[in-house]
Amino acid sequence: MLNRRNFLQLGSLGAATIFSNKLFAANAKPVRPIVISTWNEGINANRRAWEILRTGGRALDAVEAGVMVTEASQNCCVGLGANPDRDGIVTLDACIMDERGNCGSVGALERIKHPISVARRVMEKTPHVMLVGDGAQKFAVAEGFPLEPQQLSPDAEKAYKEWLKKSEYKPLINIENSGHGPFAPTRFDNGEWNHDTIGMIAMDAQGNLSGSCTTSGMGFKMRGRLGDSPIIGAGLYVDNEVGAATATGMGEEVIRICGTHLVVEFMRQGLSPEAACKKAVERIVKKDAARAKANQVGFIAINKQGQYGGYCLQKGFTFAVCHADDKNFIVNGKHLF
Ligand code: SD4
Repeated sequence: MLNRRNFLQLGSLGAATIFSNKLFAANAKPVRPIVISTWNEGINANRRAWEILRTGGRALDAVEAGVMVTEASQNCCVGLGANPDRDGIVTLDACIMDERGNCGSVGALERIKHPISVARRVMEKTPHVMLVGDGAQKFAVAEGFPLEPQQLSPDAEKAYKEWLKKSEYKPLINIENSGHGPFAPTRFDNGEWNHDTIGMIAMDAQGNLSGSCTTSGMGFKMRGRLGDSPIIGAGLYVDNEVGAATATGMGEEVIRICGTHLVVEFMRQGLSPEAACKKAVERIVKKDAARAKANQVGFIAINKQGQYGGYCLQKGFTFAVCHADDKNFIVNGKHLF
């Protein structure tokens, strides 16, 4: 649970060590097991993941079960209740990766409540890494996943009708809007969600790493558009020798730099999770500073020592960290602009 004192303690710890060398991490003292996930809604997802980690469970099971909470939440921007594409259809993307480098992914999946679990089945039951569209849905149904009704949630329907008035694809900079309650992912005044994704990475008591990432993608995207979230190396990457990273924000920017793979490779070179995330964010800026200024991207990472960190382009990115029964708290991501 978020505890204000813990949060403040973390803040002062961060302030005390902020100017230290490149090995600086937000938590100077490594912890294990640990789970971290993107945005405020990560608090609820972490809580579920932690039930598995605290009893010695596997990181892979924790990151699947954790993000399923978010996928099922009606009050959230991830899953079937989220905003549709510009044709009015909700399409979901997800991927998962374990400590052995096994991975599975689904893209543009319709009418399935838990894309993350379908991604896991792709990983465990097929010779492939990625299934998309109709084929992914057929596979899910064959695996026993129920086909949900094709209908928008009341909130999404309202937002879509509003969007249709101009039919203009103008992604907003993803931020956490804290004005609407402590952990609630909320909509902007124009009805748009403030973000659409949860990415989660964990290390279990055995020291093994896994990660998951699941999203409805950018609201009102072109039909068929895939972002970074289902792409291994972009929205999620795990290397059990080094660390794990996941991303949120404008997927196109993350894909262009193979974002999470880059973060893990920076950690391999000796950078702390936070420093590695920062360097990846800087790479986005180096490619096109004007474009970067108009967008949001946030990375979070943990390393094999159980240190964590995050970094983003714009103010307003948060992530949730859990490493004890009474330590599940929000961290404000440091930002470049
Ligand atoms: C995408 N990265 O589809 C996702 C969107 C996201 O918060 O993270 N929104 O590009």
